[in-house]
Amino acid sequence: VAPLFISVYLILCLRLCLCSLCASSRSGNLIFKKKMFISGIQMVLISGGEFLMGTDDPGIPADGEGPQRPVYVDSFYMDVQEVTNQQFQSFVRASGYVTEAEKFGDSFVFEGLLSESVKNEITQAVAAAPWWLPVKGANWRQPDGPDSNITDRLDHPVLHVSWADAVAYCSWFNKRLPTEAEWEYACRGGLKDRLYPWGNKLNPKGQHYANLWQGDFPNSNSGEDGYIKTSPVMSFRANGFGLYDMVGNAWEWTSDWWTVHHTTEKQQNPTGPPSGTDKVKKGGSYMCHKSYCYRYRCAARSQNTPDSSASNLGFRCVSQERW
Ligand SMILES: *[C@@H]1O[C@H](CO)[C@@H](O)[C@H](O)[C@H]1NC(C)=O
Ligand SMILES: [Ca+2]
Ligand SMILES: [Ca+2]
Repeated sequence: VAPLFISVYLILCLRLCLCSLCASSRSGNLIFKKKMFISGIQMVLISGGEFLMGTDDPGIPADGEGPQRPVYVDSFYMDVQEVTNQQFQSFVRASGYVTEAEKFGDSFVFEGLLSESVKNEITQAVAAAPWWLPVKGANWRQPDGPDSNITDRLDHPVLHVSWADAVAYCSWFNKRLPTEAEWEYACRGGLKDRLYPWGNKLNPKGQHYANLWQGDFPNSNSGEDGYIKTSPVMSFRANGFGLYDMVGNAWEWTSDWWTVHHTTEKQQNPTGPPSGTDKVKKGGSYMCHKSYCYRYRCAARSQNTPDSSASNLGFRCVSQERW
């Protein structure tokens, strides 16, 4: 028995040594390694390929979900999860970054999240979407307004980050935001022409596959999927590529400018229009219900001005190199 133990022990040691050797030769840059440690986000390789982007059967035609078109994307690495409060906090502590919502002094919060005292102080609202209220002191540290905090939700997606904030975070880690094409390719998880990252049924076998809204929007949320607000990232099962919360939980910024016009010709690594007023966001959020926001489909899309921030909008990063 003893020789067996010794040989197993030796093999284990050898493997450990070899692994640490390859790790250090892969990335000689110490700062880079430190940042990698701070990030704490696992990435997966999304192998490049061709897919059908958009749909010919749009749930919301005005959003420019169609036409369905062949698109090729190169391989890239993607964060398996939305960036969390804790990860954003580590970035802020190390870099001293200040978000746009903190500079502006306010951000948009869903009415249902606010305390009565905060709600009573607000006089303006968005006519088309009265459930969105501009709240003084709302930002990523105080996501439900000035009397809230993130201590009990460090593992939830960071919210109230503008497009520039998301870009700043990704850049700091030598990453970037995904293009809309990359995001949608990743969302589909290798499935062809399906609505959701897992298929065409919203609740296969009565199970919830994403954090969405159940009930009567915006008045009552039954929380049947377990969550009325955001959920800890990776609370629902991953798609075929190992990615979590691609639809639902928090909306996710992409790098593309918004347009509703798309060519049907095959494209390689499309990056969207060269300029615009709004950026594309994908995936819908915990606030999405079919009745008013049927946007938790891979082909679905929406837009915000790059300086916008809200209590349902976050992001994840991608990169060309693994690290
Ligand atoms: C954070 O908010 C909770 C209530 O959600 C409160 O009990 C707690 O005291 C707050 N913590 C800080 C540091 O403000
Ligand atoms: Ca929910
Ligand atoms: Ca999401």
